[in-house]
Amino acid sequence: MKVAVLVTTSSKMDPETLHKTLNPYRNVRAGGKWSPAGNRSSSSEKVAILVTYKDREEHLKIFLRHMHPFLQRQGLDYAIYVIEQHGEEQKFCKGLLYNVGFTEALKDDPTYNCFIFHDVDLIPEDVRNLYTCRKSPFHLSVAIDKFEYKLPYVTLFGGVSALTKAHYELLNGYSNLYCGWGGEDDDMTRRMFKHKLRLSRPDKDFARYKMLAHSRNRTTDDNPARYYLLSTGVSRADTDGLTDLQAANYSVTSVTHKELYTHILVNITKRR
Ligand code: NGS
Repeated sequence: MKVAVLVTTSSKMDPETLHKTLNPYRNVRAGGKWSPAGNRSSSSEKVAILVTYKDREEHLKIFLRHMHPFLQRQGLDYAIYVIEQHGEEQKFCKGLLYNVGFTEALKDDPTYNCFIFHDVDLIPEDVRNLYTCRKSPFHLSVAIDKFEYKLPYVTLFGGVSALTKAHYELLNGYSNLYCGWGGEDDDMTRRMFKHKLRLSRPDKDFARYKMLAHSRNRTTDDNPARYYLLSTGVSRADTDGLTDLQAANYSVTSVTHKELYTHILVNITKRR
């Protein structure tokens, strides 16, 4: 089929104005912040989306392009923070980065009361999957195409998840000790169970995601220490996380308010 799209515009509207009017990113404020006109947010929450990454520029572009229109359709008052790791630690320290993102976002705006922890390679498919917090920790990435849209195991909290500010503080954030692939999210689940918090999820029919393709080298990226860390994690939960972040091996290199996100560049040095 050959389709002709006919667009009529008011004679007063030049092509540049038309482009701006149709551009879904036009009202995003510096640092990737947006709220509905007239402050008519669909929820009373102020949501900070925390995205941690390292060497994934191509995924970040796709993610940002998708997420702004998605979150705006949900009518949320939100901002996107991208926490990027550099420095001599070659492995990705996701838990530490989330703690830094949480702390820096609150320095930027102390009124956030809901935090979404988001892998950069997961793209939500259905706008009914609301990016808000619930009474209990909320795991949003229930059905991922890579897992044939089935939850791999019932205690999984990784991928995309939501915690209120109060819960994140109660749980002492993530552990700072996991560097390399795996385990930091399972450690978080154990923290939740320790505090008798129930893990909740949206309906799998719409909590669906596409995972962007990448070539992860499991053998070099995996954290071989993760099973030991997990087996001892609960006893450390009150001392390893937000409470000892000051002493952790990182520094914030820069915080930049870019057009579509706030970029927090974090230098992580190797533990001696
Ligand atoms: C588990 C990992 C989790 C991870 C989950 C899904 O095995 O950290 O797989 O990973 N736990 C351990 O390694 C202890 S995924 O395939 O989506 O990258 O989140």
